[in-house]
Amino acid sequence: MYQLIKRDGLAKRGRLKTVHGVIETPVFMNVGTAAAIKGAVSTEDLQGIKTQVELSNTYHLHVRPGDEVVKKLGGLHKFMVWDKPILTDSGGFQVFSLAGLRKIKEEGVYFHSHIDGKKIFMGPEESMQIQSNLASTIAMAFDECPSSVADRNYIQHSVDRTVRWLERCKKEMARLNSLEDTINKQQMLFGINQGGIYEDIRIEHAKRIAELDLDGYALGGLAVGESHEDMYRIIDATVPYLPQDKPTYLMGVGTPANILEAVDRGVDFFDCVYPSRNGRHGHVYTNHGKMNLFNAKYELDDRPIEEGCQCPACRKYSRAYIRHLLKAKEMLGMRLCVLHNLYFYNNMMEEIRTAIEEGRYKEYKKQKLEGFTRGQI
Ligand code: PRF
Ligand code: ZN
Repeated sequence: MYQLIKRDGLAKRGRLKTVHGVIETPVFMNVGTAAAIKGAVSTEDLQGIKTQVELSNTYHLHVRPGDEVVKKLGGLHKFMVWDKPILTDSGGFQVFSLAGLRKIKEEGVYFHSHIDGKKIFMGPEESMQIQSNLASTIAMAFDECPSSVADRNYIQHSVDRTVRWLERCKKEMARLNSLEDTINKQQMLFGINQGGIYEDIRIEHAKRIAELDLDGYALGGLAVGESHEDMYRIIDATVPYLPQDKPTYLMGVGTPANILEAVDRGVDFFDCVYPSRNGRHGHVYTNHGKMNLFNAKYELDDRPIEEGCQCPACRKYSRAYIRHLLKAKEMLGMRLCVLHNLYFYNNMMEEIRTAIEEGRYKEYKKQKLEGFTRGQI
């Protein structure tokens, strides 16, 4: 059940109640594709960096270790020792971005595993079955994310099929949730809006999926190569047609600035690999922009990454020490950078929630964006 607590302009401050606890929104979900946050971050670490939701992938876990294995071990929560909400992406996007040869048919997608080349078929029913075995809190619908260069004709054809797939997902999820040996019988389903950069296709698709009364709605097919202006234009055009009394999730987005802009347009769920991926390369986020800790100017810098930051890295360690770890290829270097970055994102979401509650979101956004461009320290 989603409760809209407060609106500040279009920005939403909400609360989603789930079987694994409450999600305060706007929220940033921390990406752990293969049931692990890359950078040697444990689920115990997540408790200390304000993580609310962990995100894993249907496709990766189906290929390795296998969703049947995870089910036998009691589901993803027990497997990775994380009792808070987990969202699983449906596999659609990963199949399109990772798998080599693939064939898209009405029934689903035929492709080869990126691990061992084995032939795999995944359609809406298979995706729901895998996500039910994983027993995530929120399952995503099986969609096609068309390439950003696909033409209008292809996109129209593709979204029509994505609607039919969504109807099959909903039906299969209802069946699975009623089975005796299903681990999470209250698994939620979010639908995914597609339509490329065509406003009319997006709106038409949004209207059709809104009728299905799902637990939440995502904007997919964005941040796939189009300009930021196109992305914001599509969010502006589409959000009004998605149910406002449900969560709105912008998949795979983005930079702190993208998140600030999307919140202002009514989005309240996010996920992105940037904080963990950049952290692994020694790139860390601060309120004054990004820093590259490999830079020689930090050799003797005994300040924390960011003054006042309460993350596990900044509470104890200096830029100079973390720089040394990174240069010596010590795993602790990456780990500290990833912890700082995830904390930075999660903490920004907390600030965003407070700013919306206090009716000063626009002002908060302006200040934050100005800070990011103020340059390096
Ligand atoms: N569909 C799914 N997952 C996704 C996307 C999508 O379009 C995107 C696009 N940015 C990221 N993850 N199922
Ligand atoms: Zn920090």
